[in-house]
Amino acid sequence: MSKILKVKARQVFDSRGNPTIEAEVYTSNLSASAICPSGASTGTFEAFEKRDKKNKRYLGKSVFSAVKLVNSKISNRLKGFNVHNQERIDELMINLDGTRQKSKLGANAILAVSMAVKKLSARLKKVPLYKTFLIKKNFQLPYPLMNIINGGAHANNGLRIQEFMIRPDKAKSFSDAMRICFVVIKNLSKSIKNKGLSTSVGDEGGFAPMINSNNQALDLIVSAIKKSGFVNGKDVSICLDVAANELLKKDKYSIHSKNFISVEKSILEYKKMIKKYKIKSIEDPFAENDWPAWNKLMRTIKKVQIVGDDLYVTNLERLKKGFLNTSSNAILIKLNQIGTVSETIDVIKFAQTIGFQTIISHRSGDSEDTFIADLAVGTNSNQIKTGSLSRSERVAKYNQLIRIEEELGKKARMNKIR
Ligand code: 2PG
Ligand code: MG
Repeated sequence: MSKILKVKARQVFDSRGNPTIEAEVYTSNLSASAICPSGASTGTFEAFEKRDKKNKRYLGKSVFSAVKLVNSKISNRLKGFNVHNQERIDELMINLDGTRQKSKLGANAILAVSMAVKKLSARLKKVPLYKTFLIKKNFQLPYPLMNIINGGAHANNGLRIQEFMIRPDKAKSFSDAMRICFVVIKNLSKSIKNKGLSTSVGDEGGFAPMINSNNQALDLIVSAIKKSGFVNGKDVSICLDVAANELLKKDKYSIHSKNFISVEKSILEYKKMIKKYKIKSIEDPFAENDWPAWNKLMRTIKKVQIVGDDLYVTNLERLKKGFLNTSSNAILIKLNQIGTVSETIDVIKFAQTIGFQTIISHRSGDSEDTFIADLAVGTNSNQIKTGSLSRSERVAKYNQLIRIEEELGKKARMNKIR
């Protein structure tokens, strides 16, 4: 009953309208499918995303070769293996690929299968997906990090910083967290409209008004928080993803304006910004290879969550390096940066052992797949970053968390954040 019969993949589309891969895993009586997401501001050390660069009909973006590999090589290799043995199945695929960054089969092909296997195992056991990860009881809901103004590679407005997020720190339940974010977003929408700016949204559902200064975006958010009757830095706090890989040129950064300045000066600007806007979390404040800059920031700035995304790319070796270098105190977790569910879980476990906050994340190109909502609860992750309250591929994750909270009933608790 739990033996894999076959694996079948197909090309579907993601939220940016780009082709992506969906895999379906079958046993004799059931099947489950999963869709792989795709990033825009990617780290150099991420696992390889396989696309048909030469297929001009899809402008080099189709994934037919990855689909073919799932239907042939991967399906043949996994046939007959127990679907409940996630680690073994992931290991088989890793070995079948045999490269460091999964460049032969493609991490998109491998991950879609890996997630589908996990979902199928839960379905066969007749338990909700979130109950099949690390945590077996006392489930806690993550705090949402809602990306409400989009800039950088996710919009074309000229904003230096990629993501301006809010986190409802005083929320007593997940539904309460959603209500708080909902009210702030509605007030932000009004303020943007009143300024004669557009309320159209970027890739992650946050507004993408044509403004080009970080402070303008931050002022808009502060006033929306205030208008909503909340206190900035207490009830709701502002969090950023700088995605600084995109803002580096010859050891200098253009984070705070179009001008490139040194690491030391950038840190001074960060300090001013943190003080003025009561910022509580900064993701990728510096580039993926600039280990000294991360360490300088950690030594200068206390009480702020510093999150490694492109820095770690959900890779255990890089996380260990970052830990020894005191680079950050939190890690962003993205399944497709590493390419299997098992490796992702290993990274989360290690991060939690060394006292890091774990933040489960979507990709800017995402889909209706809600796997990460269950992953967040099932791994006791403190936070989840999955866009704004707009665009169904973002909202789908929040709605899944609302369902999980409802199912947990009185036992549901919010996680802890520092
Ligand atoms: C990020 C992500 C998700 P992308 O940088 O954190 O918000 O963006 O998927 O484009 O890498
Ligand atoms: Mg990021």
